[in-house]
Amino acid sequence: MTTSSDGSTPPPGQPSLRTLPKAELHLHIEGTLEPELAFQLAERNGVVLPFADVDDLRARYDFSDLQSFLDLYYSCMTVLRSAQDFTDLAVAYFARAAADGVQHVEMFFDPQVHAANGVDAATVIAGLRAGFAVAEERWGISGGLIVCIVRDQPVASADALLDEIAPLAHDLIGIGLDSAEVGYPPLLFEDVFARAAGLGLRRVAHAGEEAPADYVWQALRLLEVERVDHGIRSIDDEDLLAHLATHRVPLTVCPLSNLRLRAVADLSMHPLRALVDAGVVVTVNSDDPSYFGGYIAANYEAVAEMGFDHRELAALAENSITASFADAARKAELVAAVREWVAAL
Ligand code: ES4
Ligand code: ZN
Repeated sequence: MTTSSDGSTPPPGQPSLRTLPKAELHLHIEGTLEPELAFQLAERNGVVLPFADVDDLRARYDFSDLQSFLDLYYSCMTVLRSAQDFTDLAVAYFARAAADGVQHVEMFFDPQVHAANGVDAATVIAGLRAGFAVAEERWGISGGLIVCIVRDQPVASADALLDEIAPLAHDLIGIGLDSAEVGYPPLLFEDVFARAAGLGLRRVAHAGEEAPADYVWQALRLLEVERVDHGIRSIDDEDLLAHLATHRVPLTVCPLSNLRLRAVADLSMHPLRALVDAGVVVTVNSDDPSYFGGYIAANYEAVAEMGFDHRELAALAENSITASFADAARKAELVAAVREWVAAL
């Protein structure tokens, strides 16, 4: 391969995938916390991290599965305490996203974890919204927030979170479902998601990341999600593939995440090509880019390594825009930008 994994060195005669306009639809803001910022915030807030230094922390980025990652991710989240911390985190992410051609971001966050650290949802939301204001002004980035239910905490905790955010629902785009998947099926959250819909929230859920295709069916039928996060195990169920394709339910796929969490053995085994061939609306995203070895352009590069050419990658970027919750005018503007990029190839 002549391409670099950070998206910075295009093949001869081809533009960098960083210049391809795109939307990021599967991004945990807490998963953008770089070790350097983690130690700065720890110092600012008087939090003692259980790692010697930045190098020691980075050396632990060797995961065997989703749970091994989540343990480290939740441990690092203890440094986030004030609205300013969340703004600083978000602005650092947006600077990288802007450099990667991201024009629209739908951002996940985990208030139940922050609550355990003594931070209420209103503080997190205010801090992240201030970050979006900077992103809009500095880089013309649009988007919004998707509040995630941490599925390995009790359902009563998710209910309490909905009570807390109900007055703030107008500041959110949607609700999602994340964290440890196996053993915590979507069906547990049917009532929570129905309530969220009543608050005007759009619905998405992580499903079929490590757990089987049945979890994807549950997310569709019981939670009535409009997009499925990951969803790669759908590849094991032909009827599900046909359903996703027919109803144009997008998947937010995260190739480097799947590789680092060993959901796939290597990129050549990744089901992304087969999903596209089955007619599924696939998008490419970065998930927790600080932990998984690359931001979104590096994920597009990984897909290029799977054999997708620039026109096919642009089609995936166009999917990211049509699959977003942006309004029709913004979608039209961004689709036009993708088509201009293709026309210049
Ligand atoms: C996550 Cl990769 C992944 N899967 C499930 N939940 C998550 N929360 C943050 N990253
Ligand atoms: Zn995720």
